[in-house]
Amino acid sequence: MSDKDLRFNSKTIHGGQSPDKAYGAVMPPIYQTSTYAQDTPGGHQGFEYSRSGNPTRAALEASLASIENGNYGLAFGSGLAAIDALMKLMKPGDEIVSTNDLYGGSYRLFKKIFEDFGLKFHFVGMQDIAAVEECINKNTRLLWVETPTNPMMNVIDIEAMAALAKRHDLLLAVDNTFATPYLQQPLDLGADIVMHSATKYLGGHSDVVVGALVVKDKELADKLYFIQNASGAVCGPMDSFLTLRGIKTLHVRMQRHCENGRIVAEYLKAHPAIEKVYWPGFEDHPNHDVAARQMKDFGGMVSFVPKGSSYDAAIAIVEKLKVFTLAESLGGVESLAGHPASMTHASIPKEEREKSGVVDSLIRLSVGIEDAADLIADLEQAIV
Ligand code: P1T
Repeated sequence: MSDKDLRFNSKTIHGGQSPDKAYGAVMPPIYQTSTYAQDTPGGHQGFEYSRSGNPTRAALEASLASIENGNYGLAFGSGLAAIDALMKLMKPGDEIVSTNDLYGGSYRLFKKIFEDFGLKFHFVGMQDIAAVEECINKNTRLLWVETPTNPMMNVIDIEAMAALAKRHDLLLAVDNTFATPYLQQPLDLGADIVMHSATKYLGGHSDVVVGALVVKDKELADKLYFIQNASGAVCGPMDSFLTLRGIKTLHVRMQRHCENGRIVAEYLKAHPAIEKVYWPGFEDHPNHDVAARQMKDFGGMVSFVPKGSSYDAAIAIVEKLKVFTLAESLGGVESLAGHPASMTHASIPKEEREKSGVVDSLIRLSVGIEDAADLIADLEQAIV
């Protein structure tokens, strides 16, 4: 049976993997080496220098390709390093249409680094397909989609974006960090490139910073591999090992993240001191139909605003939480709470971020896989 015939919950464990050739180790050894002996110049066993390739990283890259139903995976030193490599496919003068509600670090990379290299970014609410099309002109090369969006939990229709990309001969890249391939597989919906901050759900234990790109097409894979090797922001062997280990339990963790996410979202929605809850599983979420079609479940990320929408009320809640840790990041087994305006999205000017709903009173929860009753009890004591 080839890996491609395995179901998702087996691919996470076996996809792209085989026992190590030297001693049959079931887990890939951590090849903590920068270089490899050659018997004659060019006479090596497939690896010559660990920026160009490393067996532990190669095992992770094969797993990434497998779980995203791609053919080629590339592992980087962070999610932003993966986006940085992807953007180097562009040339000065090229234009990119991006969602206007996205991770603050992605926005910062686009605006503060790549605009200086002659790229132009249009930020638009991609739930509105006509608005995306209006931004497309003869210089447009790429659609950058993040779905669900960080932190507003908008859901963008990947198939509709793929149709638009095809009609205008554009690349479509999807940041699949929030959903993970357990919930949606963008390459199957027509995307050209899937990107991950593997720091989050793929690693799943808040112990690595890793990024990933996955593609189906060989020519695109070759270009990205060239950039990965030429620019050099690769994932190290130890982090590759830890991420691979995390991926093996992705499906069971995600199932519980989704269950707990639903319990927390419904609890908050019914709470008299809460003004608004953002979670795509609610039938009255504006993109619920797209989410229900495109995703297997609705994930463990929930954002909300306390009544009165005051900054002080939001800060008081995040400071009181005990089981939820106040911290940047998401997707680990432990629950985290964040205040996007001052933390993950602080690099987006206030006026810009407020346009997409990232107000000073917004709180973002990464609901972990603890006992849901403890999470609810923690929220209960923190929200008054
Ligand atoms: O942190 P890094 O591995 O470089 O990944 C960047 C990144 C890219 N895309 C999305 C959707 C992300 O959420 C992130 C990182 N986000 C956080 C650190 C956060 O707390 O939102």
